[in-house]
Amino acid sequence: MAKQHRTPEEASIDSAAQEMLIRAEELQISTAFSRADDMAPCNIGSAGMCCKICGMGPCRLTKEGSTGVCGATIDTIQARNLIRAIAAGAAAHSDHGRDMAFTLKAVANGETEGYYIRDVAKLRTTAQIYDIPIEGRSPEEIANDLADLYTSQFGQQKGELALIKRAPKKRQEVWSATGVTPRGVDREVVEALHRTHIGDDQDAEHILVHAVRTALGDGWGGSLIATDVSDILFGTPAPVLGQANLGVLKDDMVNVVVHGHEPTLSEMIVAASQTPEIIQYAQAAGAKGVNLSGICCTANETLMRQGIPAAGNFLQQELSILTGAVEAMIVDVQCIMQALVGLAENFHTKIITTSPKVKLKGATHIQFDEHKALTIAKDILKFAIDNYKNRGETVIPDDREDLVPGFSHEYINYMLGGSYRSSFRPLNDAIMSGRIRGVAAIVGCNNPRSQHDYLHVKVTKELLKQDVLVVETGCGAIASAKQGLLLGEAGLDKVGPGLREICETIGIPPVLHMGSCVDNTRILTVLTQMVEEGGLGDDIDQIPAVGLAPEWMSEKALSIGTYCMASGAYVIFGGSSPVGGMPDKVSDSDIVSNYLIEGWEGLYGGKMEFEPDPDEMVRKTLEHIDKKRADLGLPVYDPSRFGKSGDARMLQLEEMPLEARRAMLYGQTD
Ligand code: NFS
Repeated sequence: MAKQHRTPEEASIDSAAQEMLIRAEELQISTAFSRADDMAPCNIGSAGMCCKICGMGPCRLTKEGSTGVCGATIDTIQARNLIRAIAAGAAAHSDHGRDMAFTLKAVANGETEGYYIRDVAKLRTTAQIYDIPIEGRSPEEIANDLADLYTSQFGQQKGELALIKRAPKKRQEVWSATGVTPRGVDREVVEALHRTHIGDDQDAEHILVHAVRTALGDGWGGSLIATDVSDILFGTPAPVLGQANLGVLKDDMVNVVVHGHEPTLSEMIVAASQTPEIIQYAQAAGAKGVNLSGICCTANETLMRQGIPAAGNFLQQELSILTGAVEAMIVDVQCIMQALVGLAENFHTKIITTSPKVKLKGATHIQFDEHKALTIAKDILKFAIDNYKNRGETVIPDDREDLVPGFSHEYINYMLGGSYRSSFRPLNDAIMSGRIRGVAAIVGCNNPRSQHDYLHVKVTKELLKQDVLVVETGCGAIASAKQGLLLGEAGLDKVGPGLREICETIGIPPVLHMGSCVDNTRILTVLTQMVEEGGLGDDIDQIPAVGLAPEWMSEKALSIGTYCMASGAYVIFGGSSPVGGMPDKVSDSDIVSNYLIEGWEGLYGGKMEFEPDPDEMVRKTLEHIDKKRADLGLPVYDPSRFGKSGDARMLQLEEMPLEARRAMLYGQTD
């Protein structure tokens, strides 16, 4: 018998999602929401207490003092499970970075179709970091050398990753002293798998040292390469106007949804969709044109650079198809639900896989190849357009919010000081004065185990009220976008007085969208630049900043959390803990959880915690920020001191009688 399903309101806070969930129930089509209701998670596996690494098991350690058949204890098993998840997450991000480096090499050698180097300035700045000569050389020559250097980082066997030098000096010393400086991206992932094979590393703390090294190879390796090369090839993001939510789909156009992660494909689909050939082809099919939109991090990539609308975040991939208005969903890698094909069979939607790494049974596979990128992108779009005639009834929710994404670290630097004085000084000063209490990075996935978007939005709104500047990436950023928090004035009535002054003065939204999940590296760069600017200590762990992933679900999120922790941040995950154990039944089952907090804080100054209660997430964030402020000797946060300048002050002055206005401005009456 089917289990009781949550009501649409219980399942999501997003009215567009609710509307589609009602439609799914009516059509009796399952979604991740209903499947999550139907299947309770295994409480042993979810707490990290099951070992299925060899054929003697799986062993479930649910009794006090029990071990696996090989003698493995609960802490060893939890650490092994965690490092394997981190290795998978690091591998996914890094393989994305590797493909970007390959594309850069091919572009530099004139082997591709449709790509060119759009951000020569970033290419030159990046090359200089590694002493690659730039003077008198063409962009292609520089790009060729940078691509070779970046490609070599994956297979490097010894020494240190070249990108490590982009971290604060003191942080590099911490990594060196604790033995976690990554040697090569692939080497760390392979060693993580080796160490967790039956009969290898059995000391939980020792396993976790390597978990940190593997994750650092992602954050300061593979992901950073992905961000750098994407910017060089497709442009470093700067603010653009975009829209988010299912209402961006259009009734009178061919709707093509790009979903996945790597911008190589989606950027070319964008370019192809704007060619006269494709526009005419769509018009000949009876549509006004091709309407592109994105899901997941592909959405973030094309939104940040081109202003292409986001149809939604992770949990909306199925819901977009339920509108009946999508001619094709083009996917590449990561976060693609296998259920899409079966779901699409209820409609006319074609699911098109494009990566040699990812196939879905029943989907159409049109393999992407950057050497013929534009031709393939056009073929894919024509295939979608040909499907327009098969469209049946459509139900497109009338929900879409405007937003301004595009806050790369380069742009933040520029916006704070202009072209001639670009600097992080104003941001550091605002934190030091207490106008901004601290910074929170709210990132990561959706998880159907919790109410869709609720935790992201709740935590974001609470922290904004407390004058915490929020930066976001990934599906969390799309959640805030849909609630109007990524649009200047629209969000400002919801923020504390000091932060409001800063947003008004600089002209920014209170929540800065910094990109996709690989772009969490932009946050590392911002934190490093804040350290280098001075006044907030000499390492990242001294900055009043916290990272949160309230609705995490992917292994990539665990890798991100771990590299942020090892970079000095306090990281709070919502939802359930993969190492939570059952301390009331098995007393040793919280050794690893505690170690991620106390052990790691002792070594790296950062810590990683799992906290399901959003109020507690906010309380712990503020407590940490205030502690870091006190450690730096900064004034105690006091919101009553601010809010009397900028627009708020002008409005107040306008309403005042002349006398009072003089008194406020000059502190005197006559
Ligand atoms: Ni990040 Fe991006 Fe979204 Fe989670 Fe998936 S899209 S890489 S993993 S679900 S935030």
